[in-house]
Amino acid sequence: MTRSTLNTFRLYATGKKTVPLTVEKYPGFQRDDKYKKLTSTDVDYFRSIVGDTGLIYQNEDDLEAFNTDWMNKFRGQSQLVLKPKTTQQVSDILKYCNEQKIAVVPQGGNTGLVGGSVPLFDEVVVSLQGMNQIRSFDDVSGILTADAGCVLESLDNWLGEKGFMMPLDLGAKGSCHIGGNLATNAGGLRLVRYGSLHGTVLGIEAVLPDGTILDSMSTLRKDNTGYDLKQLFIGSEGTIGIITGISILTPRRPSAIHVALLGVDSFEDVQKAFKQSRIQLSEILSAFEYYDNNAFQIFKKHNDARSIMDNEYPFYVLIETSGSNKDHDEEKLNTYLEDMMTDGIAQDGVVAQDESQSKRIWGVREGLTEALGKEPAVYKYDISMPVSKINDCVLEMRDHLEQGGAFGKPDSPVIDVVGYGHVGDGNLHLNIPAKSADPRVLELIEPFLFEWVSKQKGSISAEHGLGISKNQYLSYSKSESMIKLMKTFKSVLDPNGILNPYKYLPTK
Ligand code: FAD
Ligand code: 2HG
Ligand code: ZN
Repeated sequence: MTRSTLNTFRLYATGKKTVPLTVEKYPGFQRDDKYKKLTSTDVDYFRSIVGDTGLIYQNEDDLEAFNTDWMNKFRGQSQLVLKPKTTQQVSDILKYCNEQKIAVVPQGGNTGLVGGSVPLFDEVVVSLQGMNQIRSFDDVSGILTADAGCVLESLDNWLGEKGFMMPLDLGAKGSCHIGGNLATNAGGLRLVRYGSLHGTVLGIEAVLPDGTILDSMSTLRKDNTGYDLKQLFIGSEGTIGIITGISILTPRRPSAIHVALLGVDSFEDVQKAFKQSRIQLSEILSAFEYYDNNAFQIFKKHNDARSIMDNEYPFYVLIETSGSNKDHDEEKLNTYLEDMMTDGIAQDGVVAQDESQSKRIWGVREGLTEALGKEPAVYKYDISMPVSKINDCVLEMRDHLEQGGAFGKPDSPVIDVVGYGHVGDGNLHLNIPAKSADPRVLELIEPFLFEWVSKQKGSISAEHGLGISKNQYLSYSKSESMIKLMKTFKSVLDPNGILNPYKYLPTK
C-alpha cells in the first residue's frame, strides 16, 4: 500500500494529549476511491432525515469526540456525524449511503479499545446516542428490550429498581452502549457467572446496509426455527449492519454481594485459588479476577491509593460472590478464605465490610485501564489461552523485550510489562506501557505475541474485537477457509462495503 495522500503531519490537541491522525501515525492506509466524497446535496438529504439537531457538520470542536477513540490513539477525519432517533431514520440513512457509496462508521459509546469505533478517513459517523429508550420489560421472565443506544449502566440502574440486573458488567459501563456491547460481544467482569452475550441475547433489531430492517426482536428463550441470524451480528463490530434494538435475558439482582481480595505469591497459587473457588463457592461465585503487582504499581502511580492490604504481593485475586442469603454466603466465603490461608495458597485475605470497601477493591481492578492510559504510550493486548499459560505469556514477553534491548535498563523504551484479567475466562490483558509510541517496540511485540498465542491455540482477541488493531492478524486465530467464509458473508450482506471499511477482516 502506498502512503496516504495526506502528507502534512497534522496534530490535533485534545484535552490532554495531542492525537495524530491514524493515517499519519500508521502509514500504509489509503482512502479507497470507490467511496464518494460528501457533497452539500448529501448533507441536505441527511438533514431532511434527522433534522438540524440530529447532525454535526464541519465543526471540528464538536466532531472531535466522535473522531477520536477512548485511548486517544486513533483519530479519523469525519466531517459529518448523524444522530438518528429512530430505526426508520437509520434505515433511510443507510439506504442512501448504500446507493451513493458513502462509507459509514457505526458508533456507540466510543469506548472500544481496538480503534473500531472511529473513522480513518472521511467516513460518516452514525452515532446511536439518540436512540436510548427502554422498550419493554417482563418481570416474570426478566426479558428486557431496549434501543441499542442505551448506556449499559443506565440499563443496570433501571433494572436494579425492579430487582434485576444486566448480565454483563465492565469498567466502561458508564459510557458504553448495549448496542456497542453486542457489536463487540463484550465479555467483562461477570462472564464467569452469567455467560456470554451469545447466550443471554434473545433477539436483535438491525438495519442492513441497503436499509432493510431486520426485525428479530424475539423474546423467546427457545426458538429453533432456521439459522440463528442474530448470532452473526454479535461481535460483528459494525461491519454488516447497525444494531438498533436488543432483547436480553436479565438475571435477578442478588441481595447478598461479597467482595474479597487475596494476596498471592505465585500464579500457580492463583490457579489453585481459582480451582478451589469453583468447588467451595460454586454457585455464588460471580467474578474471579487477577492483577499482578506490576499492574498495581502503575495503578498506584496514577491514583492516590490507600493500601487495602498492609503488604504487597506478586499477585492479587479479586473474588466476588453473589447470592440471596447473606449469612450463608458469608460463611462460605470466610471458610474458603481460611482454607486458602491455612493451605498457604493465599498470604493475605481481606473481605470488604461495606459497599465503600467493595468499591475500593473493585476500583483498583477496574481502574487499571485508565491508569495505564495515563502512561505516555501503552501497547494493549487482549488474548485468551489455557489458564495455566497466562503468566507465562507475561514472563516470556518480558524476556523477549529484554533480549531485544527494549526493556530492563533505565534508558529502555519499555516501562513495564503487566498482566491482569479475567482468570475464570482464560483472558489475559497484557499491557506494555512505554515512554513513547516506538515502532521498534511494536516490531518486537508483533507478530511475536500472536505467534505465541497461536501456538497455545489461543485467541488474539478474547473480548475487545479486531477493529483496526488486530484485523491483519486474524489468520493467527482463524483458518484460511474460515476467513474466506467471513469475507463471503461480508460481501453478501454489504456488497458495496460501506460499513466500517478498512477494519475487522484482513485487507491484505
Ligand atoms: P463503540 O466503542 O462505540 O464501538 C465498538 C465497535 O462496535 C465499533 O466497531 C463500532 O462500529 C461498533 N458498534 C457500536 N455500536 C454499534 C451498533 N449499534 N451497531 C453496530 N455496530 C456498532 N470490553 C470488554 O469486552 N470487557 C471489559 O471488561 C472491558 N472493559 C473496559 C474498560 C474500560 C475502562 C474501557 C475504556 C473499555 C473496556 N472494554 C471492555 C472495551 C469496550 O468498552 C467494549 O468493547 C464495549 O462493548 C464497547 O461499547 P461502545 O458502545 O463503547 O462501542
Ligand atoms: C478490563 O478487563 C478491560 O479491564 C480492559 O477489558 C483491559 O485495559 C485493558 O487492557
Ligand atoms: Zn477485560
